[in-house]
Amino acid sequence: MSIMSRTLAQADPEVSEIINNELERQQNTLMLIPSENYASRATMAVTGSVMTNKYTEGYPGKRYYNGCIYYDEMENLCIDRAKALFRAEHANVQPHTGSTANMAAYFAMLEPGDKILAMKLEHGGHLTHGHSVNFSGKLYDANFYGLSEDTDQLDYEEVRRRAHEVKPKLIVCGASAYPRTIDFRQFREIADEVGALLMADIAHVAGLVAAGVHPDPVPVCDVVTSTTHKTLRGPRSAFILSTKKWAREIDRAVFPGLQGGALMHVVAAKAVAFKEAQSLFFREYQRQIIRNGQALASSLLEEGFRLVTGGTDNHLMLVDLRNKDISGRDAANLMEEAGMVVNKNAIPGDPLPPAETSGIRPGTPGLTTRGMQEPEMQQIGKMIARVIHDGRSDQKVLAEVRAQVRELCEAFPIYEHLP
Ligand code: DSN
Repeated sequence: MSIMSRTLAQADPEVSEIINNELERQQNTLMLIPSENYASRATMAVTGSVMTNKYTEGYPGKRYYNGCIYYDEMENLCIDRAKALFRAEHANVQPHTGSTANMAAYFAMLEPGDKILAMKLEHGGHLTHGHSVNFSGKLYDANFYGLSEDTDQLDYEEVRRRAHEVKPKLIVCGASAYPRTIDFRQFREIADEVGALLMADIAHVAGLVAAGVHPDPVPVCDVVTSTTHKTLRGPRSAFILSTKKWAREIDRAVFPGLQGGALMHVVAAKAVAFKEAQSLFFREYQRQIIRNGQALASSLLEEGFRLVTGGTDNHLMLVDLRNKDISGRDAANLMEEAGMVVNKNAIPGDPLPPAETSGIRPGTPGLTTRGMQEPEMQQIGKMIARVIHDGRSDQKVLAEVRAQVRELCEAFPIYEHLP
């Protein structure tokens, strides 16, 4: 049999086995990481399609390689869908990842050494929003705003005060671990007062924005960046939206400024995801993510957990574990033993280092994709409580919760079409 026609199991049993094990892990655990999700069968099929075979450096109609007729068609389709979904003037769908999307946005709008003002990583921002260990903190003069000490929420007067003090060229809004709504219009007002550009990184809330259940940054920002695999539930990748004014600079920053050939199989999968996100089902899915977030939050509160800001408006919550005498790292490890996968996360003012932390960041996009609703969220809140309260000292508790996880996973299966 030709090497080209063997199945994966025939061609590479070792890789095949690892993938099968991962499928089983995904099927049999509860995934509570708010930045992860399950891509659809169609999205995954396209990611593994013949579109992986071609170099397409450049843009539709202006390629450096021949043979791009269907790649031009595909990229134009993807761009049109992104623009329609987010009602944007311009879309670049080539960025490989959220970090490269942010890098390209900065390359388009800034010169090295320019001042940016963004949310502190420790308060929910992102590495690429100016952290000192990241290119964004090394290339640019990064300044930060934080959350109010009283409410742990964004204090727009404090952002305003910092903006007037710093006079940044660019204000970055958007977060990786913020459980409340972000008011992009207030950021625009502040940016206008100090003559700054405004960029929103909506990687986390992109699905909510697309469905109209979170305020929309597009009408008020110069540039909006996002990943495609979180609430948006597409392939692992990213894109950039901008006003017409920034279109040329953004495109030049992505290629040739930063990337070579686009990953066209992933661009095609992004096109599929943007179409899926236009459906009424997707809107209802996003509404359910929020209802599930509120149900999980109230269940955790009933069990005596403290939530940063007291609750959630979106797809995630930050649990402050200091009253439970366990670190975020230990809690996440314990939960994994019981079949619930969550990530440790710093809370505002965290006394513990980032590898340990005092919090966890549960989210509901993945559970909601499986079809779970409020009753299951109530149950999962109780299961989390049992594990954190009693699982440390009692292996039997972990085994019992593991059995409950298994039952839930069987009742709400994922990827049934896969062997
Ligand atoms: N790693 C992402 C998250 O979990 O939020 C951010 O890049």
